[in-house]
Amino acid sequence: MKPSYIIMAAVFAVSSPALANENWQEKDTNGDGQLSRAEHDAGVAAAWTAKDADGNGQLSTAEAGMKAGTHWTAADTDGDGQLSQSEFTAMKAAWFSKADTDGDGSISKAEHDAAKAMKKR
Ligand SMILES: [Ca+2]
Ligand SMILES: [Ca+2]
Ligand SMILES: [Ca+2]
Repeated sequence: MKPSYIIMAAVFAVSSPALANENWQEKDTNGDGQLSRAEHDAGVAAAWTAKDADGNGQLSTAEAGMKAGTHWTAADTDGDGQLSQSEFTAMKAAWFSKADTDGDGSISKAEHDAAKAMKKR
């Protein structure tokens, strides 16, 4: 195998799980129909790495794919106009708690879809 193929394979291996992160099947890695906290947190860590395109340890609105609206302002707790990894993780953890409406510590497909629909409104 040529070195360039190895690099391409490595890049693909890093980026593909995060790209497919919006897909329920990809999030539910053990396929039990529930998104556990561990599965969620692993997805968040992968998404963080994939989104920080310039690798400066901060997400701009463009990198995060978010609008600089109220949701962004709430997530950017130190108000520096960037999301640090801890701010990003806290935002996702808050989403998890809110989405887990029956409080069993995991997100079912129905809870996931309901949370997504809520966010769009
Ligand atoms: Ca960045
Ligand atoms: Ca910040
Ligand atoms: Ca639940």
